[in-house]
Amino acid sequence: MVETVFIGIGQGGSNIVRELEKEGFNAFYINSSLEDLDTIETNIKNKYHIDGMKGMAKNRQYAIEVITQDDTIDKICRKIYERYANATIYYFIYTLSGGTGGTMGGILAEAFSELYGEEGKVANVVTVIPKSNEDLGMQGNAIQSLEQLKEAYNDGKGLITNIQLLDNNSRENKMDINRDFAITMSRLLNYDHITADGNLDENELEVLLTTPGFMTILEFANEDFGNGLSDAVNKSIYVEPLKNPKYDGMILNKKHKKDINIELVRDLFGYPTFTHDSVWDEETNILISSGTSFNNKVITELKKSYKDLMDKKAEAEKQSIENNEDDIEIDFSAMNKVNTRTTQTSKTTSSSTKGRRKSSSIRDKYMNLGKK
Ligand SMILES: Nc1nc2c(ncn2[C@@H]2O[C@H](COP(=O)(O)OP(=O)(O)OP(=O)(O)O)[C@@H](O)[C@H]2O)c(=O)[nH]1
Ligand SMILES: [Mg+2]
Repeated sequence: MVETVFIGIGQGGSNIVRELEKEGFNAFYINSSLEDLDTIETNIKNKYHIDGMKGMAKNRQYAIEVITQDDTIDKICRKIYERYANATIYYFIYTLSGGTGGTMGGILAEAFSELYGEEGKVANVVTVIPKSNEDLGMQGNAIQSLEQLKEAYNDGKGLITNIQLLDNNSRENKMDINRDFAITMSRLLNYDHITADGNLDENELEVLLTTPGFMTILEFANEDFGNGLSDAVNKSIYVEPLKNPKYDGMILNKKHKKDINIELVRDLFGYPTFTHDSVWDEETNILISSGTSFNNKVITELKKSYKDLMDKKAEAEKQSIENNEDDIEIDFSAMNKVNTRTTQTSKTTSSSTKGRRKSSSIRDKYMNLGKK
């Protein structure tokens, strides 16, 4: 089994890693909020709190300032390394909209890869797009975070390798995404079924998992492969993959034959250069598409919904202001007749009090309000 570590950065990322830790995997948690870290039951050595901070309140600018202070980045990477020196794949998991996760997650993955890549360590990324009904600021954060990741991916240094992009729109409850992701990852990483029938061995699994580009995993159980597959696509927690994979992986239930179903998989994933396949005793089938190019389509979609929200916001603001300006003439004379004071109630504010007491102009301002 390829040795892996799952590193959660920020709240959402840590929630996902918690599920993976429950499955028995190595876990590490990084947060700028001590309160959030405290809720996680794990070995104290698995936690890192960014000094003196109380969360980033979704503020990317602030998060960048904090993470780039002194040697914070290197210090965190060193902690991860010292805790889990023997692993090969280090998964950096975070949400794109988070101040902590969306900003620091990608930066840490990049830095870790630069510091320890020579030793054969690989930094992979798992990240999550927000629901489309989340606020403008969250959509904006997601766009910026994804562009940050894209730049790091495309800069030619090869520090960011394999990326999995999950979609919070895929489930009513985001916790279900965490759970479903952890279960399928667990089954895949625990796969050790070497058979004569097929060619997916440990080495090839590692290739699938570390190929640069986007990776998508589907898992389903169904007597009818085609129906099972289309159901799995509908229920997928991933953003729809592009159809240019370098590798596909197929781990099939014994009832299903690769040769019969490969066309269905190609319809869905496109045509890979190689397919690594195998059968196993489990009920389910696992299909993997790995090494598709950076998914710019997602950035475009996020930008569209951001713009849409901007337009709606502008419209709502305009309307509310216009309504305010609709001046309705009201005659208060009837009220004033009832309210007319017969005695002078205030005699204190006179020039003689000057210098004795601080006074505001507010009383004066409102004194004559409503009188005509
Ligand atoms: N899938 C999933 N998404 C989550 C979870 N928790 C939060 N999110 C999403 O993550 C985004 C909010 O980011 P968080 O991860 O809470 O933020 P953070 O990284 O802790 O950053 P700050 O709170 O700004 O310090 C929103 O889009 C949420 O919908 C979770 O457990 N699972
Ligand atoms: Mg948080």
